[in-house]
Amino acid sequence: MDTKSVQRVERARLGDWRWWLWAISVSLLLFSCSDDATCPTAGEDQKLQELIVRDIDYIARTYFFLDNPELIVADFEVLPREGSIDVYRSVEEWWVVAESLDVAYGAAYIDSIGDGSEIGTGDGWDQKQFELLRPGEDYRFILDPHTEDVLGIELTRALWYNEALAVAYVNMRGDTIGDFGKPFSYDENNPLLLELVWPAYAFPDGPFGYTWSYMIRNNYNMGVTNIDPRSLEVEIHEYANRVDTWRPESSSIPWIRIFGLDQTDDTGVGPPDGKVDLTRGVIDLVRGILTFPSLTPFDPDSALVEYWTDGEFAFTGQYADLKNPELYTDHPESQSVQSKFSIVIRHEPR
Ligand SMILES: [Ca+2]
Repeated sequence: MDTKSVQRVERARLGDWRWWLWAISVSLLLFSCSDDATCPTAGEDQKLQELIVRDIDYIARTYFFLDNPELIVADFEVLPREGSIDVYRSVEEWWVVAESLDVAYGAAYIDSIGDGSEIGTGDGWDQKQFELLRPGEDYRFILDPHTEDVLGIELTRALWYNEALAVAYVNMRGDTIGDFGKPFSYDENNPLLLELVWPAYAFPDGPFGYTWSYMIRNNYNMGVTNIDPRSLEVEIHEYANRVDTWRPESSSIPWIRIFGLDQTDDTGVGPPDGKVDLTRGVIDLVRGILTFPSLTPFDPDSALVEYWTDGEFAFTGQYADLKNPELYTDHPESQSVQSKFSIVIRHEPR
């Protein structure tokens, strides 16, 4: 595969460096453990703490695209204009009363074309009471690090199961999606018209299953904040009855490389060095969030795996069953979704 093809694949996935560098201070990433004498290792330092996060425990109902990611890839002009976005979260009636909240009646529609034309006319819609969220307090924008386009939002707290998320905005093309900037409607029969981002009680095959891919599922909470990059070690382990589960059986390629976490060295331009990259925005050291470069980390695109491993590994043959597509096609709380990998994080507390 030539470089251009690979770049096209990376762009097309959208889960690459175009957006996951967004929140991370470059200055923090310039730290590297270049002086071996100062670098503690697991064997030498009893103070290292170990944390284990399972593949099934991604941060759910917190990060969202505002359109189907495939729609965004096909046409970046469906993205909203910064400063022209209203974000709403549904509220149950009892909570409205208990908290004396100012809420609007809203009808949230699926926007499968991306131009807002189905809002107010389409079949798939849900009516609720909504509160208007505050940027900076209730959510923040996920920006493309290069163009600063608004790719999506990150909520300050995860949605509850019974909460829906809806938006109204003006997109890059100038189309108005829903009732952007309109005053609240307190009339049940004349609700604000909104685009549905995430329904209450979401299910992939439910009535609003179209929005299933709007939820971003490639972020993991590492269980620690303000991480010292010099002591950090991250491995991915397969559940298997052998000692070297940090790599596939009969292969020398570490799982961190297969899953795209090790693409370069400390300089950011060299080949993979066996350590998770701190130069490419994989890890937010301050907040302790690990972001995979694929939108479906444990079911990565085969072309990306080929690129990341220089063609030395593929999920075929004896490895075919190790992919975990159910993580992205089934309900996050489903008991049938099996964990196949764990992320092992070791670090020395500051
Ligand atoms: Ca690396």
